[in-house]
Amino acid sequence: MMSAHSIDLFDTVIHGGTVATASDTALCDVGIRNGKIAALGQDLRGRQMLDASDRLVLPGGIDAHCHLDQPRAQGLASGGALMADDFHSGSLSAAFGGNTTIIPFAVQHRGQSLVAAVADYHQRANARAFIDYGFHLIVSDPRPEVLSDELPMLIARGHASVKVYMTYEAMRLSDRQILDVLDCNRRAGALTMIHAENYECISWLTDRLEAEGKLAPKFHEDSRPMAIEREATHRAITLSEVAQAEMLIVHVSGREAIEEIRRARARGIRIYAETCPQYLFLSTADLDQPDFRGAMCMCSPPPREPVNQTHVWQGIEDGLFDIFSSDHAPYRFDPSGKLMYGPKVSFRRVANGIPGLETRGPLLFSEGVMTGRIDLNRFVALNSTNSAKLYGLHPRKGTIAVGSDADIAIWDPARRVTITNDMLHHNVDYTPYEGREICGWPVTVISRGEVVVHEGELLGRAGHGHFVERYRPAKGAASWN
Ligand code: DUC
Ligand code: ZN
Ligand code: ZN
Repeated sequence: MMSAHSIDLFDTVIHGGTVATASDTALCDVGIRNGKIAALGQDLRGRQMLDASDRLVLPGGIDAHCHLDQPRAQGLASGGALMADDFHSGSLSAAFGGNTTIIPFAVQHRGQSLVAAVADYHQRANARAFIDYGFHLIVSDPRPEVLSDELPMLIARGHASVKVYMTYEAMRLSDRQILDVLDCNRRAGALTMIHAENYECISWLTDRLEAEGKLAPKFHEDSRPMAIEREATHRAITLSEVAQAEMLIVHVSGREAIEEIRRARARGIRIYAETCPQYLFLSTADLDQPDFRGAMCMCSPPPREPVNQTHVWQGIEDGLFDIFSSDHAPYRFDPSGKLMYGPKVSFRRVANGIPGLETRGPLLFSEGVMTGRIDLNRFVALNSTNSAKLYGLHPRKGTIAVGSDADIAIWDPARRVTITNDMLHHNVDYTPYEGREICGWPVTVISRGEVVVHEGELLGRAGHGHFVERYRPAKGAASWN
């Protein structure tokens, strides 16, 4: 850590806090100038002094998997429902949860130009966001010109990650198409993210459950059991191996998929893995609530039997999981969202997704750090640094170092909070975590040197958040495994 001469006057100094990165913890001041971290040292002086005594000074969270303002369409996870959050409400909620960067998706629909799809999302986000953002691309139609021209060009313009789906009628790619996308991404320097569930099995099981009159939200899990995620995870890893391209398995939900990833890593395959709060804190019991309320916890893959939570925690603790994201996919519990087809409809037609941008970091901090399952540095890695590194934002973001953007969250580790939907800033009318008591909360959030949130008050402005180009560091051909 560098020291600064005491006569330097910074724009802002965060004073007296415990600064932690993914690797180090130190008691020191942070000097900020022109939106960047300019010094780490003792007794720094700034025009604005922020007292962080008894607080933790951490890199701002990076929620690297969230869905905002995706247009309504059939054949997708939404089932045609209205997404409740756009870039305004979504980024606001993220900021109040201690985040300074989000990476939502730009979705290509079949027949659509990928370039046109991405331009549309840039327009949706423009001048609306409170914090910085990037876009993962979703490719649903890898036509020859998409692979030869559009995708490489967009990757070269700072979209360093691409998601593909193995399920959903309007999104899924064949194994051959996935190989084509993997190959293109490898050449162009993007990371492939994959939604690993077996489409044919889901479709067959769904038809059978419906024929038996099993329509309630709790049957959602029966239609997508762990075995179909396990099989798809295994196949996805095989495709990555065949294409010799790095891959990240998103929203891993439980033991059997985790075992596939462990086995692949033991073979030396570079597979990355993400999990989400719903696989630590929700279970099949949450899908089985009266009055259709189980729909509030429907997401894909679904929450599993509780024993899986232990395996997911184990993966968080021992480093199997690189990324911890919300997978915020916001639908209201009203006729615009979950209740679009009424409370008697088959689970097949209910929008898949749950909200979580604002609660992701605090849940992990409380149940991970405060219980002693993980240390503060591992929390920082999962909450921020690993996403910055994997998705091409590091060292500009995801750490506290001289020269990095001053994207910082000051946490009060002793703050006791009972989560209620009233206190959240998303546009969803419920939270799956209503009434849960947690310890630790981000009280001040700073984006590129500007205070966005302080003690529950919004000080930032829509439009402050900019698109950030992301480029993955170049790797030698030999570094794949
Ligand atoms: N996949 C996601 O990544 N998010 C929401 C639902 C889904 O299927
Ligand atoms: Zn998915
Ligand atoms: Zn998602």
